[in-house]
Amino acid sequence: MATDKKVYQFIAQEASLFSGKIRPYLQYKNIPYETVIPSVQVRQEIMIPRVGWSVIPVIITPGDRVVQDTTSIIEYLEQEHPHPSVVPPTPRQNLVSLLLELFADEWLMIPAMHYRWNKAENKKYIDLQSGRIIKEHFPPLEQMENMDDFKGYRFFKNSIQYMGVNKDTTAEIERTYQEFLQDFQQHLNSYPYLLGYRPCVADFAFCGPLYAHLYRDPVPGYLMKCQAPLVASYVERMNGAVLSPSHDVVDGKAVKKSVPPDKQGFLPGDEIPATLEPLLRRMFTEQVPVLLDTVKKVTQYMKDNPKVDVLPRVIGFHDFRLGDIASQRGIYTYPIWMLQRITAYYSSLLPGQQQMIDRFLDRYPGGHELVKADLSGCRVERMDVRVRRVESAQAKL
Ligand SMILES: N[C@@H](CCC(=O)N[C@@H](CS)C(=O)NCC(=O)O)C(=O)O
Repeated sequence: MATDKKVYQFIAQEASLFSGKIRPYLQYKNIPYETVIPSVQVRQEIMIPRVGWSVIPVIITPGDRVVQDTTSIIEYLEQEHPHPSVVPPTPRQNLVSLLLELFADEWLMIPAMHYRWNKAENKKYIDLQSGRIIKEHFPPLEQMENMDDFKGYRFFKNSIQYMGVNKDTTAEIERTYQEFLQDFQQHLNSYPYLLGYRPCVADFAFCGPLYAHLYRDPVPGYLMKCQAPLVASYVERMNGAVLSPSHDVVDGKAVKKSVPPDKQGFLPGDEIPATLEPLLRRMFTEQVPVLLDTVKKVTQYMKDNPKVDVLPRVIGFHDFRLGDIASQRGIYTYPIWMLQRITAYYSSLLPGQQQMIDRFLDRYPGGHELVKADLSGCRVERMDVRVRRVESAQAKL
């Protein structure tokens, strides 16, 4: 698989949530890449031996280095291709980008998975996506047949119960997702991206669930386009569509419109747009209590199981609430790794910057607790989709 072209290989699939985070990033950064479909052979001969897990997306660099995990991929590529940076240079905006990346990756995944796997009308379309890959040599109409026994399919379908998707919660998941769509649409009425006029890491993270599942899949795709067309347009724009007049005509020639200076870049003054408040409030109300309880539970688990090095992906169940509904969901260990990046970022700031962040977080329940969470008892480092124990002294993120 080593390649002598200066082109990255992107092992990914259109239907894959996390592939949807990296594809628009590669396009925005103008990074040359070719897509490699994770065929049975690619999984067996490249992914398992080189990544250690059958997971997408994966990047293979022109120098034949394998990078897996979307957060790590963006971090790696930002170093290799720093301009234009998608990491806001100012503390409040960078913190919001980190927070909303975690919200998109680990929380918007809930409606994304619910709508994909619980709506019978999606079935043929979804079956065809996987059928094309595992039944490569069959005629197209046969590729979508008898897919119920496909192992990868069962894995994803079964995983929704761990995400708290069950008969008690589905109506509330749909209600809060539709509220989210309205909130985000209101934001997009004022700004093209989350932090103004330039995409940050969280914009790409939003494209994971919003493009791969909630835009492409038939049932939620119809919903998004009908109820929140600005969100659908955002997803299209992020994936390269040009939707508004882009050129003026000068002397008979189409000339790209110039962008006024106040419509470029992240908002000045480290400003967080007021229209993001409902999205952040949703994260702090719904997801943050789960994250804070995860810290407690994983800390206890690591204390009780000192010999366990690689943590299970789910270590049990805990209570969670969505609106008025109380239910249970799996205690995932991976988000601890993402949360570590947030607490480490907060700790790295100067006291004055921390105070500014504190003042900003005053309005959000659990805001201070989250950025100051004590993760000393649950230090982890990432290996494939799982995380491994790290003693605090050697902790590196
Ligand atoms: N946190 C990982 C998640 C990647 C992931 O869950 N990918 C899905 C497809 S969208 C997958 O291949 N999952 C296989 C698995 O979870 O075992 C990332 O950011 O890359």
